[in-house]
Amino acid sequence: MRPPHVQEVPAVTTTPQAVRRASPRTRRPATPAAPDPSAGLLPQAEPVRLLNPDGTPLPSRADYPEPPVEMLRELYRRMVVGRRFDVQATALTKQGRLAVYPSSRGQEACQVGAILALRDDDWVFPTYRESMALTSRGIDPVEVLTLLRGDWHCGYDPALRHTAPQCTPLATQCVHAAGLAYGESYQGRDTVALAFIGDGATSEGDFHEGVNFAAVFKAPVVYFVQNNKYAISVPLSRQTAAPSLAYKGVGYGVPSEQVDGNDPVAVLAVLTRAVAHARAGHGPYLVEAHTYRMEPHTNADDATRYRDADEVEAWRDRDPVARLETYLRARGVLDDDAVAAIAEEAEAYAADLRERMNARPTVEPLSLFDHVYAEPTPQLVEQREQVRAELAAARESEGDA
Ligand SMILES: Cc1ncc(C[n+]2csc(CCOP(=O)(O)OP(=O)(O)O)c2C)c(N)n1
Ligand SMILES: [Mg+2]
Repeated sequence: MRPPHVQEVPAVTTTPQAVRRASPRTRRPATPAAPDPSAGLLPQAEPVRLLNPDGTPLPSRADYPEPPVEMLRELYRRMVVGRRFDVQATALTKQGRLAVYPSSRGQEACQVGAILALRDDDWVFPTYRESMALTSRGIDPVEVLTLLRGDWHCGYDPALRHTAPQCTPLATQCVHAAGLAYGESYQGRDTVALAFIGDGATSEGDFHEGVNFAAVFKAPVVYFVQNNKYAISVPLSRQTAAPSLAYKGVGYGVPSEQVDGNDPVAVLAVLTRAVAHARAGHGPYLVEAHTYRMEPHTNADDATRYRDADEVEAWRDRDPVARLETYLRARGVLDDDAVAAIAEEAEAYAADLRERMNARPTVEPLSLFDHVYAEPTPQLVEQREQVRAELAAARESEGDA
């Protein structure tokens, strides 16, 4: 007979599978879960959005508080002026006053939101598509268009404006931004650098090298990917199999986020947090904005050859300017008078640009060869001589006539 306190042990009727299933729990105590190395690095599954496409607000959220209303009004003002600038620049190409213009119509929330998230002494590293961002930073539009007019490498003073020249070689600005930001923090300054980059250019080596360097050396850079769905005619589906371009940060240990790039309030909120992260000394941050380029790649491109009118129309319904205007009107902080005054300001801005772009620039053609390299290459020396001879011959034949 058993003593009463000893329970009967049930007979063991087990199979090899049952032993395998049970063994981790029965053989040893639960090990604490290993820390997830990607925790805090991956973007949220859905792009952050604070306004619906029709301008109605979504519930507020603790992780991305809405920026102050005065800032949103300023965002609206700069987006309206920026769009008018963009339309004017496109018109100037048709009038032969501008050699080439890559429009950022449809990307106004990204162009202006990025600038408003920064301090004036922060650095911007733009591409050819960022003319609107630069004018909304207060740089003279004629100076901004100097490059695209073919007059000189850069029309503004990068050091004065804390704005690098617009990069045409894809992704090179990612490395420049990492270097400058590292240098600034090394010297004890809390400057942040924001590098704009397109979806296609995230396939370039320089993007990966820049992000990696910034991550290893904790350089305060915000990499801001404007995913406008195309790299000229190449759609995103032929560019990457990644579920989001923001996932490209995780491999380098860089926290990332994705945002609805046509929601101006969300773009500003997400970039404000990214900039604060970098400024606080936590290293780089990667933001992917989902947006759309409404115009062709440049005035020299025919976008109807590679995308449907239906697709473009669908994005028209997500217009960022109308979205913000609807929201601000509904909140009672923007009325007809304010909208009319901003529209008038935008017209005056465009008229002034038109007039000044009519003046013939004074350019010394040979100066184009200066500042390309510290020591000119033999090819550059040869090309410079060729241009010099051509100019001399032209002057001589003008004299003969
Ligand atoms: C290193 C390099 N390769 C190719 C090009 C030619 N190119 C100019 S723009 C462009 C497409 C870039 O697309 P994306 O990065 O998505 O920027 P988006 O023009 O859409 O703003 C290409 C391939 C270039 N400028 N530099
Ligand atoms: Mg693109």
